[in-house]
Amino acid sequence: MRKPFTKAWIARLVSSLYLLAPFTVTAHSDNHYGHRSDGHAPIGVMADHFHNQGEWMLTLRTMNMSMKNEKTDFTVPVTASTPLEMETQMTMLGGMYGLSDSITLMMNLPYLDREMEMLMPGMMGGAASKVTTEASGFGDLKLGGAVRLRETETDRLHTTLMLSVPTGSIDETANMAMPGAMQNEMLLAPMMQLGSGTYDLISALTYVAFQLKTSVGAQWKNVVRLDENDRDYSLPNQNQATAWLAYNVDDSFSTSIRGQYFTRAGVDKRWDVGIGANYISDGGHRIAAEYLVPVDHDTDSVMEAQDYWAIGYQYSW
Ligand SMILES: [Cu+2]
Repeated sequence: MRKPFTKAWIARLVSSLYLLAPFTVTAHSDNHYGHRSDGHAPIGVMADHFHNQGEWMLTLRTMNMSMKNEKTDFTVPVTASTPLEMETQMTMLGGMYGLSDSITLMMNLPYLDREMEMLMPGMMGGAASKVTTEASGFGDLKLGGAVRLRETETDRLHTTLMLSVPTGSIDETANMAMPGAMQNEMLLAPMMQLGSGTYDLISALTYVAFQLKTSVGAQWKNVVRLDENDRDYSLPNQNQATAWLAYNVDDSFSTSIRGQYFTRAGVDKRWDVGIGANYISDGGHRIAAEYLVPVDHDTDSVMEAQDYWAIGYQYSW
């Protein structure tokens, strides 16, 4: 279990970002929060907002996650192929369109690049060897929309519902042969595949409240697998609760801190914390970045998350 962020460290981060915020409340900001630098959640939060009728938005974001085997005892020779490290790079193209002030249509298409380094046991007492497996291609297409439940001058609440269509491959293989041995093409593990192979329902509820210089938000999100895939499994259902605090440094720049609780049914529970920044410019351009690390992890998998980062560009008109 890794605890890179101590409580004192987090307290220092929070105080430096937030307690320096001016307490003197001046005139009411005439900015609609959609145009505030913290008008969108930290970039790692999906489906955090909705649009007014006729508004379009395109998002290009790239997210990176690295994992490491922290459970296997490597002081004794491995007897089966054992994962060492894994890295996933996901680049996602997203589109949003305000069908009305109450309903926003949304689509998302990820492109994935996964790489895993594995340790293969030596044959007939020989030394173990490292093999790198790789899978890349389009993932599962997500289609759906957001429904506005509440919108005032200072807060908003909406729900999103998306259907994940199994466009991503679950048939990725790699050559796992020992050097000099015969080809041995093997199916990669589910975590290395590009899609879930199932139709999944993704639902979320998001609330954000805006003060003069700060905003607070929270989102609950749930992923339910609706069936079993062609290879007779389904990935675990997911639950995710996250909350963030953002501070507007000025009209175009905001910083954020965020906490996240994530579960995969029957597999793991994880707490993450992170920091982010949003920059918005005239003409509807927005650039944002976020970095998160797990602070607590309880998992049945040998692979444990190390860190995540996301960088995104959004253009709306
Ligand atoms: Cu949008």
